[in-house]
Amino acid sequence: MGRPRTESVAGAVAPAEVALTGDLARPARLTVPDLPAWPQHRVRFDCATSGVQHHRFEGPLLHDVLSAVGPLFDPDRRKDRLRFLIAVTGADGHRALLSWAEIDPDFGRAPVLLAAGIDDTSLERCGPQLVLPQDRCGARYVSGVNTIRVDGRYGPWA
Ligand SMILES: Nc1nc2c(c(=O)[nH]1)N[C@H]1C(S)=C(S)[C@@H](COP(=O)(O)O)O[C@H]1N2
Ligand SMILES: [Mo]
Repeated sequence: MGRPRTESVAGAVAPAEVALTGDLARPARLTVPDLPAWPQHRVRFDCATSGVQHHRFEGPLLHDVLSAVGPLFDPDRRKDRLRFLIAVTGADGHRALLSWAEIDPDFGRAPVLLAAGIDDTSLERCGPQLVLPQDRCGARYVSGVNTIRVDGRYGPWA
């Protein structure tokens, strides 16, 4: 997989940025060093082309990162969250969609991470990787994440 690098004019490698966009009160740009430390998750997944892989990832919960930027839910209606999608895109255009409810502690509670490190190596230069310990297959482990769009256009319901 390609490792996107951002060269500064001085030739030093700048940290990759992630745009948090969409239906948010506080859209933001993050770098891997902005992600707070979090307990490591050891995961195993199976790729159709390269077989079983074992990795240790560390990083914050995606739910915590996105909650901090204020998805535009109705705060008084828990079920208003059910209409939000999360589109996670890598620098190569690979994209996976999650529902907000999938990662919400009141609903699916999936412990999805926005990993800042893999196997003790920082992802500062290539960008964070989405980690879904509940997935058997690796296809949603989007690497080099550069955009996360929260999308609440599906509703509200009457
Ligand atoms: N950005 C990006 N992330 C990606 C992919 C990709 O093509 N682009 N492939 C996925 C697949 S199919 C797998 S199995 C895992 C691990 O793939 P790797 O061994 O090529 O890193 O990364 C996932 N993340
Ligand atoms: Mo894969």
